[in-house]
Amino acid sequence: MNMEKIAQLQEIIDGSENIVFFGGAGVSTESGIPDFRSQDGLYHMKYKYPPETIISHSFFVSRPEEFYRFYKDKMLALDAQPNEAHLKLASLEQAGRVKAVVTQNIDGLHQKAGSKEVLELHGSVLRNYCTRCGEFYDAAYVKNAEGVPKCTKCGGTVKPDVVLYEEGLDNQIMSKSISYISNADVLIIGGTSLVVYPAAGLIDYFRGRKLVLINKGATARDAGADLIITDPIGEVFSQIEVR
Ligand code: CNA
Repeated sequence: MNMEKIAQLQEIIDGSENIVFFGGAGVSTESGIPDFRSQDGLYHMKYKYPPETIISHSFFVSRPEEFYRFYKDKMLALDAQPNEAHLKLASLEQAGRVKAVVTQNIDGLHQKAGSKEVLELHGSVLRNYCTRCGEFYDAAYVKNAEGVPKCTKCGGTVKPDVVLYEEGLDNQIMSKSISYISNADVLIIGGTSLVVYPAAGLIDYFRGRKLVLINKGATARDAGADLIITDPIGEVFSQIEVR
């Protein structure tokens, strides 16, 4: 681990009370949830269809059985626990340094770690609704259902409150995220390849003092960053003191 860079990160964190964290799947790989684009990510495994096809709206509608086989197997990790990145971000929020976590993740681990202001750009596997009558179902119901989960009230198909490919993002969550990012003093981007739009475009709204990137792989935003750390994000945050 590059301790000189950790010291720089600590200094940046200590010097701000308006930090926003923008993250992606890489934040949860140390919790045992595979991301999409790493070597051992879902895009490198072999399926009958590419993951972006399976987790698309049209596929969900036309082949719900296959959608749910993949989804339950690869995307519903209900036993996963927050790692040091989630936990430290929650402590930093409590200490008045982090104002919000804007995440592309759908695993609910930031909230599980104790973060309060979490903007879930792509929804959450923890919320599921009947596509016909709107009845709510938790993730355990979906996980335990045989095949496609059906509504006990009306028999409709239950759908995760997750933004699938071909679906739009929630406008209110987008504008709140823009507001946090455009008013932030420090933006820490972590565990994201920054290739999924419109989420990745939110970075353009940042006009604060320091931009930090904590990502194993290179991203298109490296050139504009004040500090780049390529060590695993959980290990990085385990070194950070909250004060
Ligand atoms: P991605 O495209 O898979 O990129 C992940 C990035 O994180 C890569 O650049 C990796 O190099 C990097 N990375 C992986 N592990 C670590 C680590 N321990 N420390 C630092 N960097 C690491 O994922 P994005 O989030 O950019 O793509 C957006 C998609 C992925 C969103 O729509 C998510 O919903 C979706 N996704 C979410 C989850 C989850 O909720 N945990 C899991 C898999 C995919």
